[in-house]
Amino acid sequence: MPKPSASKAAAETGKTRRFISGVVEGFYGRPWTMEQRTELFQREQKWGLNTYLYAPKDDYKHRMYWRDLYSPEEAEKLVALITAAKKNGVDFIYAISPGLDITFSNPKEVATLKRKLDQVSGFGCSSFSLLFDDIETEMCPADKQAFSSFAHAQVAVTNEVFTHLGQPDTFLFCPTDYCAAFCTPTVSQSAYLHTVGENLLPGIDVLWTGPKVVSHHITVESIVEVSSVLKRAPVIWDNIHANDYDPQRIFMGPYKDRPTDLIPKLRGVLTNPNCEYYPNFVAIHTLATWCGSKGGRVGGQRDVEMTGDDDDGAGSDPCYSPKRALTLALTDWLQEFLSTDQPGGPRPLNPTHLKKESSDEEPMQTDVGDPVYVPGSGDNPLFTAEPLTLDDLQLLSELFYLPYEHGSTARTMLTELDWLKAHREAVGEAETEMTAEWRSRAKCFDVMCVAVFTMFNRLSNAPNRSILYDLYNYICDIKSGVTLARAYVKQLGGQSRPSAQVMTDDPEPWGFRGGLSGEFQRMLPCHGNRDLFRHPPMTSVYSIRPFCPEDKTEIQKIHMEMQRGEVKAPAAALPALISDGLAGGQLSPSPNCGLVLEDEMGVCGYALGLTDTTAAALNNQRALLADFPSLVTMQLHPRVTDPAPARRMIGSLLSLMKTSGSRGVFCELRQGDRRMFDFYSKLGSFTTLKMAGLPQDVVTMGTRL
Ligand code: GDL
Repeated sequence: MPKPSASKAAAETGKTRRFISGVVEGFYGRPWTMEQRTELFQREQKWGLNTYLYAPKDDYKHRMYWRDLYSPEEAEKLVALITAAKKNGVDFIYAISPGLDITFSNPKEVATLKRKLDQVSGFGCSSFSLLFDDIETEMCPADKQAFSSFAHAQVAVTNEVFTHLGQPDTFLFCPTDYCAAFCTPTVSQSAYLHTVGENLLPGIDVLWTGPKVVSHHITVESIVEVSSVLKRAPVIWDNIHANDYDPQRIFMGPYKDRPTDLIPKLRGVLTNPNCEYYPNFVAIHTLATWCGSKGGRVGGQRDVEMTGDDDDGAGSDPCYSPKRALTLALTDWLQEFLSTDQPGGPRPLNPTHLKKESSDEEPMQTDVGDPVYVPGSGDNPLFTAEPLTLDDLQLLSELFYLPYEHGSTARTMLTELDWLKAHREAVGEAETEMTAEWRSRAKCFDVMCVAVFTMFNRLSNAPNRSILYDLYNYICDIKSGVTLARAYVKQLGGQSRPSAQVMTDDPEPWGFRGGLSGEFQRMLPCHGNRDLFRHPPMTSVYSIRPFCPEDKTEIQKIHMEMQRGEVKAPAAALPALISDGLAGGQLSPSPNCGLVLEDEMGVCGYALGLTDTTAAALNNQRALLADFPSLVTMQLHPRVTDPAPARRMIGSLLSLMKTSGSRGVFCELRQGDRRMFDFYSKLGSFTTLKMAGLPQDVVTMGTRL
């Protein structure tokens, strides 16, 4: 008889199960080595984490060839790994991803799955997981016949495997809809999640990544909502530090934007961090601090008073400060950087080497086998790199912070470069107050650039080469980016001739960065939206939905209000715009070419498009613009201070218009409408159109689609 499930057993004995905490190796790309994993278990134990979920996407026998049994050599390695996990008090969960090609209704397939898991069970593993993330949702004809839905198919096989394995204490299921963004239409109305919640055996826990695949915030409310559908508290599979989706990014900021009030509402948290093993020190260390924050000490972590001066945008979590957790992590990490990890590493700093002036005296020979070169007078002094400092690591973390946020130094550098560029005319002939300010800010910018170079040099000389090699591409990349920015500012300030690196029409390959993928991205409207980072984070939750005729009154209100506010002139004196008809309700947007922005107070913006403006242009006695046959108009209520929703809305509208067959769009602005002029200019794709036949008192801007 199968033993009762863990949750039932726990309920019967009144015991609470321990909070699952640790790491999921669940990313795409090169899996970690057995040595790295073994080292991870030691760290986890030291820091009080208790779980490791083995799920490397590109490991052959985990996903693509899930049916294949392990060879004796592979088996030996897995046994060693599982034993090492046990030795360090870490629960090793073996995950398998059969979803690429399993036929759920075929008993032979299910038997194959059981056979594979039985083999791993024979290696000493007692915790398992079935993952159905990132797979095709369309069932094959045989499965369609056998199951009423994809969720029913997955749940049936998962329950069967769970029972076959004797209802292990830990058994995790990753749904295909593993975040709110994937649920149709919403979490609470998702038929898929309801089926999982109602039918998955209660001893099985469910993985969940939060509102999105890579969630910026995870709120208590969102977890309460999904728990009620799943009928159990989820285990968070946290992609906050995952970097497998962008080869130019790596994340070394603290675990953040998850209130510690979540802890009692969750079954656990597993972080799926950067592909590079060594730079995950901060990701895992800070997660450990977070997990231990409610109950005081965690494992080997030092006690820290977490209340107080947290200015890290985390609000007022009394139990956890990302900023302090980061400092704790970096302080420990520094020690690791400074320890040599391979023979032949750099010489430890020796007072003889540090001597700047050389003397004629023979140095005292202390180590006969290793003669030390001592420069003579007139020789070059020996190169001695200064050791890495905590400030260097702080800077490193700030430059490679989190997916939705740069660290403060990075933000300052971007803001300063933006300002220096925008005020470049200040460095004119005559010295003014503005010139002085420009020069002083340029100097500060230069100091920040030099700090990046210094950090790079010290990192390159750190005795621990394994960490350095994992970081190398990233720090080289940032060094080059900063070098270009520095040269540009120097050139603006007249301190150097037009830089060979910045302005030449035949640059070296490092002068144009980002490869083909970057090239594609730059060609898209609203590309990158990078300056999101320079603005304060969003203060409200916005949603963008299709326009419907009932929205006309609200849209008219915003239109009138903005017209009064932006342009200081009596209404009668304002030039007529074709777009007034769209916003005023006299003209209807083309089908599928209208969007409405809403916040908690209601409609707060709109973006409307007219694909064919021929009739409207004739009515307004306007020339037709051959390359820009369509019109867009957009407005936001002044209470919307975040630039991001507006950019997202216009980006979506332009895509809709393109889908509707438009080749190019124009917009019209009144001369004084600085706000919208700046908005369209900053998008990068709109340019001012200067053509005969366009009215003088109206600014017309256009973009090809
Ligand atoms: C995902 C994948 C994960 C990947 C991550 C970040 C889950 C459940 N699955 O969707 O393997 O590393 O995104 O790219 O997160």
